[in-house]
Formats: sequence, C-alpha cells, structure tokens
Amino acid sequence: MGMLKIGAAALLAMTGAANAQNLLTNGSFETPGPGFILFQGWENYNNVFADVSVEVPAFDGTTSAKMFGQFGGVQSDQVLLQTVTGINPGQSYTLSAQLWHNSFDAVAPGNLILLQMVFQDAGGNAIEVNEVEALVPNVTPTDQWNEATLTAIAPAGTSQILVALLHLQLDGVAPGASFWDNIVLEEGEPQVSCPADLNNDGVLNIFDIQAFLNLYNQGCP
Ligand SMILES: [Ca+2]
Ligand SMILES: [Ca+2]
Repeated sequence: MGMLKIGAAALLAMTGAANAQNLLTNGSFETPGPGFILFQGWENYNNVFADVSVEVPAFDGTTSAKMFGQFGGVQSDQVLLQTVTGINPGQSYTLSAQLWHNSFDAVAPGNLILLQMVFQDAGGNAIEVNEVEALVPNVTPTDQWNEATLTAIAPAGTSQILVALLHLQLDGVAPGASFWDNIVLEEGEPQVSCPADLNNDGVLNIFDIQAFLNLYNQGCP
C-alpha cells in the first residue's frame, strides 16, 4: 500500500514537470500592483476591480478580477492587458481563463466578453488576432467557474503575445459583471497520450509492432 502511494505521488510529480509553465505574470491576480496599477503585471482600463472572494469565491487563491460596463449609454470597454515577450514563431500557444457570473447579476446580451491572444511583431504590431467569446450571455452557466481556452500557432515574425481580457458593454446599458481568474498562457503542443507509439515518433506503424515484438521476445525475468 505504501509503495502504491509513493508511485502515485511520483507520477503526479512527473506530470507536473511535463506541463508547460505559465508565461504570464500574476495570472491569478493575487499580487496587487503599485499605485494606479490594479494587479501587478497587468494594465487595466475602465471598470476593472479586484474581488477578494467577497462576491465570488476565487478559483485560485483569494482574488479574482471583476469587470462591468459603465452604463453611459455608449459603448464602454473594460480591459486587462499583459504582453509576453520571447515568443517563438512556429510554436503552439494555449491561453485559458476561468470565468464566473452571478445569477443575480448575470452578463446580459449587449455585453461581449472576449479572451484574446494577439500575436505581435517586436514593434507591437498585430500579426494575427485569436479570440473566443469567453462568457456567452444566456448560455454560460452562472454561479460557477467556466473555462475558456484557445490554441494557435505563432505565425512567422511573431515576437510577443498580447493577452487581452475584454468586457465590452456594446450598448452602454446591458447589465452583468464578469469575474476572471487563473489566466494561463502556455507554450507547446497539448500532450496527447498514445501508449502504442512505442518508439515515440508520433505515428503508429510497423516499427511500433517491431518494437513490441522485440520487447516480447526478451521475455520476462
Ligand atoms: Ca486568483
Ligand atoms: Ca511510432
């Protein structure tokens, strides 16, 4: 029994090591920024606030980011931005986020909630914009965390990624607050398990069968 527990712990440790690291700084909004900066590492514009597990339980740690429109009768854009440098063209990148809205203040149509991953050149010019509607009014369940994710390959010329969390109150009147937590940007292909790929070259063919037969012929001690 003790041996089994050690084995499981070792496996977990290995899985953790195999996962790519979060390229974002302060992706969970746990560290407040200096001065007018709401969260260290992020730029914030308009109605963005920190919720310290008062209105919603944070997905990770104690703090999430809250956004809602300005109700001025014209479009208002709530924005959180972070730029990540050192991006490699040809590599795959996955951006994910957790989103929540409360049933008593659900995000209503008229708002557009977007998670964006913008591939940029070294000068900050957009090469390719990837986005997903991260929270869909009348569709995304309330009173729980919901994951939004997008994956794309960095085009030639990419030097950095702009990560944008957007709560756009398009009509200037639509109610509802979005809460965000655990924003993760990772490099690398999602790990796909293929146990029968014995020679580990990504394809299944006669060489895997030969590898199996070689193992088989070695027998067991
Ligand atoms: Ca958090
Ligand atoms: Ca193979």
